[in-house]
Order: sequence, then C-alpha cells, then structure tokens
Amino acid sequence: MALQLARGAVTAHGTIGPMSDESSPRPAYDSAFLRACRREPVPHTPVWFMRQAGRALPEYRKLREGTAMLDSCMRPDMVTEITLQPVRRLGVDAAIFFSDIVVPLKAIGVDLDIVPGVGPVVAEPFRTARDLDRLPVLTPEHVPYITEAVRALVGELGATPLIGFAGAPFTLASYLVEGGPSRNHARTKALMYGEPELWSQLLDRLADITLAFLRVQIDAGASAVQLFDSWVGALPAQDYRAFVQPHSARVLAGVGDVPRIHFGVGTGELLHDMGAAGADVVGVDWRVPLDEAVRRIGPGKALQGNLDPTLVFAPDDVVRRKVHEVLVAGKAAEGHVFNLGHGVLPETDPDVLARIVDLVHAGV
Ligand code: 1CP
Repeated sequence: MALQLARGAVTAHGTIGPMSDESSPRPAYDSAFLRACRREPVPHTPVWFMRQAGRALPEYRKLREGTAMLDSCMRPDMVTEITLQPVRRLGVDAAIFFSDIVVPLKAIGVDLDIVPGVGPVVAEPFRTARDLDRLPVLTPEHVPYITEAVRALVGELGATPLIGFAGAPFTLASYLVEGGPSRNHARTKALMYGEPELWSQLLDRLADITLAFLRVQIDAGASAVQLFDSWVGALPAQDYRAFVQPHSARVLAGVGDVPRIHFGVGTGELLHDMGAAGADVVGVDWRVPLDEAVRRIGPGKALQGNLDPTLVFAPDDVVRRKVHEVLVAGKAAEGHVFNLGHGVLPETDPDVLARIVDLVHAGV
C-alpha cells in the first residue's frame, strides 16, 4: 500500500506536462486516451465504456453480493477491485472510478439511498429555500474513502489512465427535486422556470459540491474527469444557456488541469453549448453521427462516442459494420475517444464488449 500511495502522489495532476518533476515520468501521460483528449496523434483510437464497471460483469455481481451499492462505494478495497475488473477483462484504454453521482450528496449528509432496480431515491425532496441548508460545502474530510481508493487505483493502473467523474448540477438537482429517477423532470423544470432565484442558488451549491468532489479525485491522481449531465437533454438550448451552462462552466473551469469530458443523453441540440461550457471532449449519444456532431460543436474539441448501447445484441457482422461507421465518422473530429452513446446495459455480454475493443484497436 505504501508503494501505491507514493505512486499516487507522483501522478497527481498527471497531465499538465509529460514529467511531474525532473526525474519521475507520469505513466499515463502518453496513453492513447489522454493523447486523444488533447487532440494529439494516437497509435490507435482509444476506447472505454460508460458503466463498464458494473452489472454486465459476473465478477462484479459476485463481489457485490450482500453489499449495498452505496456501502460498496465507501469501501476502497471494493472500489479498487470493481474499477479494475473491466480493465483486466476488456482491455479498455481507461478506467472509470467506481462510484455514483449521488455519493458526494450522501457524504455531506443528504438522506438518500440507491434502490436496486430503481436508482437514487432521496428521502425528503428539495423544494424550498430552507432545503439549501441541507447542502453544506463538501470537503476532502467528507470523502476520505475516495482519496484512498483513487490513490490505490492510480498505483495499480500504472500507464492506464483513471477517469474521475461527477454529476453536473442540473442532473443532481433533478434527483434532489424529483426525489428519484424521473421521466420528464417536471418538478425540476417547474422550480427552474417558476423560481429562478432559488434555482440559481441550488445549482450554485451543487456546483460547489461537484467541483470539490472532482478536485478530490484529481488531487489523488485521476488524470481526466467526466462531468455527467445525463438528463439535461430535457431542456432547449436557450434555457440550457440561461439556467444551467454558467454553473457547469464554473465546475469545468475549476478542473482545467486535466482533460474534461462533458456528456449528456439526448443532447443533440445542446452539443455546441456543452462544448462551450468548457469541455475538452464532448460526449455524444448515439442519435447524432460524430461527423454531424463536429459541425454542431465547432473546432477545438475532441469527441467521445457513440455506438448505440443496444447494438451489442445485434449479430456480429452488424456490430462490426456499426463500429466501422463510428470510427469513420469519428475521423472528422480533431480527437476521438470511442465509447457507447450511453452506459453499458446490464444484459450485455462482456465478450461482445471485448470484441468491440479489439475492432476499435484494429481500426476496422
Ligand atoms: O463503470 C462506470 O461507469 C462507473 C460506475 C457508475 C457511474 C459512472 C455508476 C455505478 N454510476 C455512475 C454515474 C451515474 N449514476 C449517472 C451518470 C451516468 C449515466 O447517465 O448513466 C447517473 C444518471 C446515475 C444515477 C443512477 N445510479 C442510476 C440511474 C437512475 C435513473 O435515473 O434512471 C442508477 C440505476 C444508479 C445506481 C448505480 N450506479 C452505478 C451502478 C453499478 C448502479 C446500479 C447499482 C446496483 O448494482 O443496483
């Protein structure tokens, strides 16, 4: 463990320059993944999968048996093992830290749970100005298990980069205001349009928490971050710019020392504005081809995506053709990180994911 901690310290802020000091190379700096994020030439297109650590892997299901989701996120030994599982099995180019977007909210004392088969459920939904008092500032002391797990992982991963992540203010607000998963985010939007002042204060608090949570991961050695605004596609671009973008932009500006990926689902109309919020890499879902996404986003960004997650259930020749299509469209981008257009579905056969990794690396 001592060795792992020492390596974690060396690779903290591991992507500012090729060397952390005169003598210690940063193992992940020259990885294909970080090079693509920086829009530099790559030996092959890098690939990882959102939700690659999770229910699609039998070894994950076995390890999680008898441990509640949030409890597993607070145990560095489990977090480390679960994060490494897909790296070992699939040969992906990056690891994503195993946690959940609601972990920082739980850590500061919000009464919530992750209910199996449902998702995050908040005991007392947020609706009034008084509820802001339930959102204190997050400090590293709230999440020592995150620091410990990231340090251990960076040591274990060596040259494979670790992606830290957090939920963006809008998506976190949606869970807090609705009290759980929601199809149309009606109460969230009612608050946003009906009480813009309170909305702004709520998103401001959430931006502070998100930024602090990402900083903990970067300071412990994460070499890139992904800001998930999964549900912001519910908004038209004009309202995104007015009610959401300034808060997400403040988060992204605070983590500018590593590559920043910004992703949402159904965000075809928002791609330009999400890039303009301060992302280095814009995540694209499967609805917009990557060459069209490049036109919408404009120059100076890398792209991440965007194979339809359901395609893993198609025959092998279809998978091959669709991977090819994504790779060809991705050539229009200044940098391309291959991924699915949203998370791995739990029913996915991991062997198909491993095959996709091979196809991407071969550049079919
Ligand atoms: O491998 C990885 O990607 C790391 C693991 C990870 C990540 C990145 C988990 C574990 N959660 C997340 C982020 C997350 N959590 C997002 C953003 C990504 C996305 O859009 O998919 C969101 C929206 C959540 C909220 C959440 N947590 C949901 C969705 C509910 C809804 O609104 O539809 C669910 C089902 C969870 C629980 C959860 N988080 C992670 C896992 C493996 C699980 C399932 C827990 C279980 O085993 O029951």
